[in-house]
Amino acid sequence: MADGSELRSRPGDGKLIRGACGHDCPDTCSWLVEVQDGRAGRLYGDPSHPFTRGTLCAKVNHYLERVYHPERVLYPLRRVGVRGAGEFRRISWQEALSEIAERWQRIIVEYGGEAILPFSSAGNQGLIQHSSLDQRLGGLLGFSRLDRNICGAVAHQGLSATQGNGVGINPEDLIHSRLIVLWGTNTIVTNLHLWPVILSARSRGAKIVVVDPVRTRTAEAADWHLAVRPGSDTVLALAMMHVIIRDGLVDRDYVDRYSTGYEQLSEHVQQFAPDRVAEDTGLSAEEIERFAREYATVQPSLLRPLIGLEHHRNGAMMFRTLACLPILTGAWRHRGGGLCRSTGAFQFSMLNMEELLMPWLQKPGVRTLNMRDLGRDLLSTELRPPIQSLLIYNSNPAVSLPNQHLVRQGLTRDDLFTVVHDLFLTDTARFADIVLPATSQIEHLDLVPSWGHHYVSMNRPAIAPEGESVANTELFRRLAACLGRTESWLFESDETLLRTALRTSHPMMSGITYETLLEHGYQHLNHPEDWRPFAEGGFPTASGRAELFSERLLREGHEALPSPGEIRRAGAGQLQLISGKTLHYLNTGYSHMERHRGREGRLRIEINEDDARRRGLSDGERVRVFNERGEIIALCAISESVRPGVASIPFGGVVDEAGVRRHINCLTPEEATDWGGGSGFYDTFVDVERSPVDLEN
Ligand SMILES: Nc1nc2c(c(=O)[nH]1)N[C@H]1C(S)=C(S)[C@@H](COP(=O)(O)OP(=O)(O)OC[C@H]3O[C@@H](n4cnc5c(=O)[nH]c(N)nc54)[C@H](O)[C@@H]3O)O[C@H]1N2
Ligand SMILES: Nc1nc2c(c(=O)[nH]1)N[C@H]1C(S)=C(S)[C@@H](COP(=O)(O)OP(=O)(O)OC[C@H]3O[C@@H](n4cnc5c(=O)[nH]c(N)nc54)[C@H](O)[C@@H]3O)O[C@H]1N2
Ligand SMILES: [Mo]
Repeated sequence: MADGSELRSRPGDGKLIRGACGHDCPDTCSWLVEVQDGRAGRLYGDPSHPFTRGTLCAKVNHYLERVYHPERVLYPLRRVGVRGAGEFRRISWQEALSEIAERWQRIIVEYGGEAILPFSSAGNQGLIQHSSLDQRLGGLLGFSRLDRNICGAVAHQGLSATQGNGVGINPEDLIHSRLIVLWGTNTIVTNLHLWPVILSARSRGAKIVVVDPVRTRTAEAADWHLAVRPGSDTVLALAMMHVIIRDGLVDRDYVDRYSTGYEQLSEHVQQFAPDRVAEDTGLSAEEIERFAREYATVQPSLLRPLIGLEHHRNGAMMFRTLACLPILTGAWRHRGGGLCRSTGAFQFSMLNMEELLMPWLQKPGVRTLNMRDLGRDLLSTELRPPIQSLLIYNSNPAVSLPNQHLVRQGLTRDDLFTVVHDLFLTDTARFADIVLPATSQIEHLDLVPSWGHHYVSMNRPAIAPEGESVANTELFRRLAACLGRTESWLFESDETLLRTALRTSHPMMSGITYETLLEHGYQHLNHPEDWRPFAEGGFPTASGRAELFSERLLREGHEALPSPGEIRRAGAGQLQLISGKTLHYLNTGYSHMERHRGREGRLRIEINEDDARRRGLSDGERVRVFNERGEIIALCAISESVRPGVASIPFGGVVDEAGVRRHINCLTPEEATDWGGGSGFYDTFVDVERSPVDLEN
């Protein structure tokens, strides 16, 4: 096909195909794949991409090892051993599909479609491989719906309460910022390509502040690290508002024109004087005073919060509260000022999602289950109908969900019929009755919107699917066929689905078509270079103004004003365990690859010297980390990176230091955050003691 996306490089070099990474990450890197004789020989960053600039991360630099990995699942498998043991035998697609059809049809007759739960997350965040035919088939057959809310939803709830939606500034505009606050995000590790933009801003005079209880690599590289106590960011932000209002640093013109509730807020924040609340935040009153004044007076000032705040009990309130700051200071007026979180919902709002997902197919009254509650729901004796079958794709819930033991207990239920579609025999797949092989990103077509920049990318398949692997869309076409469906819209091709999604009249998508994307590989959203979403208000709330006081929250039974929310604290002798992302794993992905395990190294829990001394622990020894939900074995790393009372351990590996397949999520609570979404992963409290195994040795 001579459509420009297959570029000819030097004669004889084979073809060069444009694509884009589909991992669950803000960066959505553009890449080029060199193909020779049907095999991908090299995959590297597309140097022409203005944001990802030809650099890939520590994982995707080795993407082809993942594609051609000897342990990749290439054929359908049927379990032969006990659930969880990971013993399977190869079967044909035909056998797999007949068994699924037969089991599902029986379940549908006996319990109804709701007894089948398709469970997925953003393991592939490309548009149609994330959601398309799955939603159509599930809607038509009345399968239980899933609230995919573990990542992003809580932030969206919180931001929307204040500003009406989660929209922020164009991440590339951070170059214009003069004060950049990385608030609960480890940019260098998780959002690599934003860092050069931040460094450019710094070279033009910007200051970089990191607010994080852990001294991460990003905190280390910043100009100022505020080691806040976990969960108390609401109090910090309220104390900042106190100072800003007290010292007359409010942009009254902006506040009067574009917000409501200023009087109530000013009254409310009087109680949050820095010297009164400093202790709660773990910072000194002087630090808070200085931070507040710099934040308000150095413009443009920019807040960049990501996942760290969301994984707390008061997660939604954290975002609701933070979002009041740029309203008070009028930071939104300035190019590079305001707030910048995910650009994902923004991009989706421009696509024709209605016609792609066909939500009108959904049967009225069909239940929606929260992904966080998978373990509970599988074990529930009250759920009607009970979940009888799971179809899991784009996700590894046996590791990534909180309260891992509960999830695993649910997955071992004898009467449960579990199908897992993945590239590897993940911990979840080990519990499956049937495992189906999934394609990698270089084997399927997709459009990849980004949640970290304003480019939309087209990912072209570079090679044919390995073995008998199929893309998610093809899986759902096969499932529809084996269930005897004949509706043509269940069998649309990937190209048709993408063309449907791109049939949009949104002005920012003008000039962006299937053809132009194929030709260019990626395109920038069509907005003026100087684009400031709320420079002149325009907040999409009920009042049309930013709501410092929210009638809606009041009606919904929440506090109307930004407030501390429920801040969980460690009990006596306990440590609060933060489990952030790692450099060499992508959530739990890549943890099966020796290279990446080697780079990540041994499983270490970082604890402060005081806490180690109190427990008689020394650096490097094996410790047992435990609470009422479970235990894991790790090595003790005495570190100044964490304050007393806080411990840090990486999220993502699947085996602990005792060689057991268990993960820090066997310690985390499956507890909703304040307004019902997500999970308070980081409100985990543990004890740490010398490992008995070590004593024996
Ligand atoms: N290399 C790599 N990149 C990734 C991922 C990966 O697994 N590996 N995962 C991707 C995904 S799914 C996501 S959602 C993003 C997430 O991107 P980030 O938000 O950057 O994720 P984390 O590295 O977990 O950073 C969260 C930070 O919040 C801090 N934190 C915890 N509690 C609090 C608190 O109470 N207050 C404050 N202020 N900070 C707190 C943690 O110490 C941690 O440093 O990264 C994406 N990119
Ligand atoms: N303790 C703790 N727990 C956390 C977090 C934390 O910070 N700490 N972070 C949370 C967050 S922010 C997130 S987003 C979740 C992530 O949780 P999950 O979404 O479960 O993430 P992964 O472990 O990456 O699992 C994705 C799976 O999808 C598979 N996959 C990739 N592409 C495809 C495809 O095209 N088709 C199919 N069928 N499968 C594919 C991958 O191989 C991988 O096994 O974890 C959450 N859990
Ligand atoms: Mo995430």
